[in-house]
Amino acid sequence: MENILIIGGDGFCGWPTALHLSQKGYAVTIVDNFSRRQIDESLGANSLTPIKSMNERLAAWKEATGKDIAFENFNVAAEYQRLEELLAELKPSTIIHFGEQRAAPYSMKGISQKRYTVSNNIGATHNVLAAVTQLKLEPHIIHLGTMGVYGYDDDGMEIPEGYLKVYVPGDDNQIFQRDILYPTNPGSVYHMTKSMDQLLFQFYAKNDRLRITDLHQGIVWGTQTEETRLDDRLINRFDYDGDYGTVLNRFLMQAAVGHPLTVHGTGGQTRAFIHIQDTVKCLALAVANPPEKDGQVKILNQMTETHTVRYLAEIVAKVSGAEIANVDNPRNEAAENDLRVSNKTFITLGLNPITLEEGLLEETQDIAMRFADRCRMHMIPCVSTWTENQRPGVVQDPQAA
Ligand code: NAD
Ligand code: USQ
Repeated sequence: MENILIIGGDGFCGWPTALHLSQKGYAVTIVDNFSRRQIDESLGANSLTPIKSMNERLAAWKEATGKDIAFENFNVAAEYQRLEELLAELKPSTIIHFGEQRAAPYSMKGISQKRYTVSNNIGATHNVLAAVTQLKLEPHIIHLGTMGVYGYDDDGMEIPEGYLKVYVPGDDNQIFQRDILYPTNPGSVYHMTKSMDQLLFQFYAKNDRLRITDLHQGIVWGTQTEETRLDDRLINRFDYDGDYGTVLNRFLMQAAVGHPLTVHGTGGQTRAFIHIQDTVKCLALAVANPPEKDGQVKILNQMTETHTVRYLAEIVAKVSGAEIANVDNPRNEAAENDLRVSNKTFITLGLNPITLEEGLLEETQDIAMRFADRCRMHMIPCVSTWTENQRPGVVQDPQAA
């Protein structure tokens, strides 16, 4: 059986991916240091869904399918020796790296969160690349990057998959052609670490011929996948708080608990989205289609639809009857932007995406409404501000005005 190492396999994307690949017959080992669960505790936040401990999760998976998943608890950014020893023992054919601090608002909360996000994310990525090189292993390394490396100030030009063809005029009227990494334009310290990851990949692919796929993923929505539905103890996490909750999942939860939908500013920000079931399918497709050892990082855009925040609020309001509140935008971001993205590689490989219309109602009823009583209402507002010029995204109490 082929060994796959999943770093960050206790998280929102990593857990269902681990189950899916185990179901497909790979021998899966998860590494996670539970930093995400610890951050929840320090913030006073919780997953809307009642997630179980790793031991309970793995026992439930064994009961449901007869399959074993191995687990190691350590910090990939800080415990290099343990990582090297595990890699030497497993010799995985694929390493999937989800193990980073992934919330933009958390990364902008204060100086300790900024420093943690940079040292954790860059440290983890570099340790993986350095250990593989040191041990002379040849796994396919798959990393979860973000659409946010491209930035959100565009005028609607279709964003290609990672590389931009540019033509540069020389003084002598010659035209030079280059394929360059699409210029990064991060909008938070978190997104900046993903931009820096790209350079680490570029170097190790060129210098040490590592085979690397970087998946520039959009905002993931939804909760359950075919495998997490097999037993309640396998349920995936659902973040809704102001730091970790992403916009569509937040709107679904807000509708379920009777909170107005918190649209930042005019809601004119256009973003790319993908359902968690499709994330898992894309990961399996990426595993099955490794790049050549040709010195170039394979970059794929992992998203299926683009929408404005305003449109999302409108359709959630239509399904649920919720009110929409236009609150201050705590982020330093363009009020309105266009976004067109090429995702042709995954579509060509056979991805048949779940659309918002198909998944929304089920998500609202099975998750947001079912677990609404677990919501801690005071954790809903986005209070992490990007600069001194922004204000928290709090719904004003009409009584107080
Ligand atoms: P998550 O926070 O739920 O999961 C990340 C997991 O990694 C957590 O379980 C955490 O404990 C673990 N981890 C973090 N640092 C670690 C370290 N140093 N050593 C060991 N384990 C560590 O996040 P997620 O939503 O599952 O995201 C996974 C990856 O996908 C991230 O890299 C994120 O940037 C990327 N991504 C997520 C989304 C999204 O909408 N959720 C969208 C695009 C890209
Ligand atoms: N927004 C609101 N109201 C809210 C919450 C968010 O209007 O209550 C707005 C934000 O201002 C922003 C947009 O919604 O314009 C998206 O915010 P988000 O928190 O849903 O997503 P983001 O911060 O971009 O981060 C998420 C994941 C991150 C991943 C990224 C993919 O947390 O890990 O990398 O999505 S992408 O956005 O494509 O870069």
